[in-house]
Amino acid sequence: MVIKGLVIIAAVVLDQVQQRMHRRFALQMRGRLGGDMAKPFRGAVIGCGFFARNHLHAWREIPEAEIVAVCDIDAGRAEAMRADFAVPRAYADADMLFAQEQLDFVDIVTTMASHRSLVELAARHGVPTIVQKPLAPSWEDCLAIVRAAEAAGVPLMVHENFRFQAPMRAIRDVLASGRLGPLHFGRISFRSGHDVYANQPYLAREERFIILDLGIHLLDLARVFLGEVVNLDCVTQRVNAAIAGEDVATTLMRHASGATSLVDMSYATRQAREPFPETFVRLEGRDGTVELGDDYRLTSVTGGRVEETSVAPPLRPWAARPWHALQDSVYHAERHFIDALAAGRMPETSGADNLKTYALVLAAYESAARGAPVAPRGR
Ligand code: NAD
Ligand code: 89V
Repeated sequence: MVIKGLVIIAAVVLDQVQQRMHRRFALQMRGRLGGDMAKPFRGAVIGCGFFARNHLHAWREIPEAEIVAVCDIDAGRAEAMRADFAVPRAYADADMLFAQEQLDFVDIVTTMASHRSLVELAARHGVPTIVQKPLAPSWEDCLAIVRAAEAAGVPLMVHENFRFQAPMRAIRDVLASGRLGPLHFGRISFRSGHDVYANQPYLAREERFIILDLGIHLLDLARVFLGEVVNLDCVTQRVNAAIAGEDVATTLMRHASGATSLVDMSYATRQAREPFPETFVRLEGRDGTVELGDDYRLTSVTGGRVEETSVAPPLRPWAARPWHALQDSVYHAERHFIDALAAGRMPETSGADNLKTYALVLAAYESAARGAPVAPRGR
């Protein structure tokens, strides 16, 4: 009891210290910009591969941000991205980028193996950072990343975009209205036969695949909707013999609130309609149920009243189906980062928050290996 109390006090104090650091950053930033908040934040994108294109399109839609440089160890990719998006400068070396540019933020869109060294570099230069998921290949690297940003007092956001999707934000609105009452059950499901390896060939070589790459988003949603997790059971399968990791996983979680949830995912599902990248959600509360079904239809049942609405994401001018739901969420994640930076607020998906989601990923792999329930670790 006493230890639990001390842990809660320590978490509150840490949170307050971080909020103060972020406010200090907002003020410093204002100083660096000559007190003129009308000037955009100067940013750089590191990593010019498949997904970075969406980041660059979305940054263009945010007037408070201006991408002044791109960087990739593949100089050809960096130059191609520079030219396509009319970015002033391209670099093939992140050290050079930080040495030569005056940056207000950096957006890291490389794969996870390079995240630690790049975030540590940004922290050494005191540059606020948004970094793609998964945070890193190991818990030790994740902790080192979060600690580096905290020690430098720089804001760190993980680009955990599923909770910024239009349908997920609509579900959060329903929950915030209190109409469902306390939740006792949730199901979050993503089952697809989409050839995800075509755009992201590295995924086929990962020994830990679907939970770490995709499940991380779904486990994060479970935390957002139903709160923190006490323990979980997970079973994994590899259906596609041509890949290294698991492509199907089924998870049962017990939440601190007493609710249970099922999180299931597959890239080995052949079905009549290919829904990629739709995520299906069902949340049951004492007073009602909300369900996100096919084609982004949201149905809520409360007090005997049934309401059905479309929560389809907009097709942004640069987006293409079926990726548009994720592309729209990239815009909202970046928007959130810039708003948090300007206000000196902690981003919702801070490094510290994302450790809790990453702990669920590790617990899922451990449970699958041991065939037993596992409690997620703390920092
Ligand atoms: P990619 O392999 O296509 O691109 C990564 C790029 O980073 C490559 O061009 C590579 O040369 C470059 N790079 C690697 N190390 C570097 C370093 N030290 N400095 C500079 N450049 C470096 O990968 P991708 O498919 O674009 O994925 C990038 C990240 O985005 C991954 O973490 C992935 O999980 C994530 N992602 C997220 C979503 C989402 O919806 N959130 C979707 C797709 C991918
Ligand atoms: O979100 C991601 O990281 C992607 C995808 C949704 C395609 O799995 O890899």
